Amino acid sequence: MELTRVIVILAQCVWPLWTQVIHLTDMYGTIKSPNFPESYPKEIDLQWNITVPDGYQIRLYFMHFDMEPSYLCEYDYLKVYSDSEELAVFCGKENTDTEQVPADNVITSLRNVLSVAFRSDFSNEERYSGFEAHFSAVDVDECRDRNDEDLVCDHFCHNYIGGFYCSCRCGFLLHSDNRTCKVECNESVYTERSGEITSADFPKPYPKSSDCTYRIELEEGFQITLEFDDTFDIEDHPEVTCPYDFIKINAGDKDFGPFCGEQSPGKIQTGRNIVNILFHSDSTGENLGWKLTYTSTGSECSPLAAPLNGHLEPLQSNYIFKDHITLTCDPGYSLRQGDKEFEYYQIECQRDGKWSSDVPLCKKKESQRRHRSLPSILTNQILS
Ligand SMILES: [Ca+2]
Ligand SMILES: [Ca+2]
Ligand SMILES: [Ca+2]
Repeated sequence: MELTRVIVILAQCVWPLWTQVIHLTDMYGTIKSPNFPESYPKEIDLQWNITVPDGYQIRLYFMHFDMEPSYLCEYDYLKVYSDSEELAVFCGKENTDTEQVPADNVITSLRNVLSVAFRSDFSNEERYSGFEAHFSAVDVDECRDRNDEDLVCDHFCHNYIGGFYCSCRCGFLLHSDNRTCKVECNESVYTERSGEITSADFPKPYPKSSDCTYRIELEEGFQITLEFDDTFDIEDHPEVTCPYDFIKINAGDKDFGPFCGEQSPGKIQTGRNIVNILFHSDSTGENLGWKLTYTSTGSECSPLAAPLNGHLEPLQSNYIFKDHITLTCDPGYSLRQGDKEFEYYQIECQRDGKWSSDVPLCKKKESQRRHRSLPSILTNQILS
C-alpha cells in the first residue's frame, strides 16, 4: 500500500469521515453514484437506507458497476447491509480472487430494510464511472419462507401481498397470537360412575395454547380412582418441572401433579367424589397427549342374610353405596315390620355404609293364621 494511502486511512480512523445518509421509503427506485455516469468524486461517504413496509423484502439489481479496484476493496467500495448483516462488498470492474462485482446477482434483504454504503478514498488512479442500481419491494411469502416454529401457522397459512394470515381446522379457534389454534374445552362435566377422558384429538397431537378443564362429579359416598394409559406424552423439560404443558389434578384438599413427560402417572386413588383435572398447553410442540379411565367405588355395607322362609336379591358377596336389595318370602308368608305387612321390601346401602333399615321377618300370612286353632295363635304370640 502506498504510504500516502496508509496515512489517510490512519487519519480517517482518528477523524472518521462524515457519512451522508439518504433515507428512502419508496416501493421501488434507483440509486446511483454521485455524477453518474460521469466519474464519481473522491472522498465520498454516502449511505442509502431503504425501508419498505413490514411484510416486504427489498431486491437490489445492478445495471452498471465500475469502481476503482483494490485488494479486498480497501480503497473504494460499495457495501450492502441488511439488519446490520453485511450481505456483499463490491469494487473493481470484474471478479478476481479477492474482489467481487455485482454482475447479474440480485441481492435480497433479510427483512424490510436494506442499506447501501458507497465509499471513495482520497484518490482515483483513473476515471471510474461508479454504479447504477434499481431496488424494488417484493412480497414475503411467509407461508413458504418461514421455517421457525415460533412463527409459522399452526394449521393453515394464507399469503397475500404485504402480509399473511393463519386459519384453523373446523372445531378450533385462532388464538390471540393469530398463529396457534386452540380448542374451547372449558369444564366438561362427567357424572357417570365410570368413564374415559382424553386430551382433545387423542391420539393425535393435542391442540396448542389451550386450557382444558374436566370435572368428574359423583354423589357423596363415592370415591373416584383415575388410571392413566401407558400412552402418555406431554411436553416436558429435562431440568425444569413441566414448564410448558402439564396436567394437574385436584380432589378436595388433595393435589396431584403437575404431570408431564412420557412416564404415565398410572393409578391415582383420589378418595373423593369430585375431581377436577386441568390440562394446559403452550403455543409450541407436537405431543400426543393422554387418556385416562376413571372408576368409582362407594362405601361398603355389611353382608346381609335372608330371613327364615325368605330370599334376597341380588345375591352379592359385597354391597356398596347405592346398591339395593329386594326381600321376598316363600308362598304363604309375608314380610312384617311392626304392624305392616309387605309382599316385598327394599333396602338400600347408604353413603355411610349402613343399610337403610333392618331386615324384616317372613311370617305366616294373616289369612292362613285365621284358620288355626286358638291355642296355636296364642303360642305364636308368646313366641313372637
Ligand atoms: Ca479511489
Ligand atoms: Ca406475504
Ligand atoms: Ca407445548
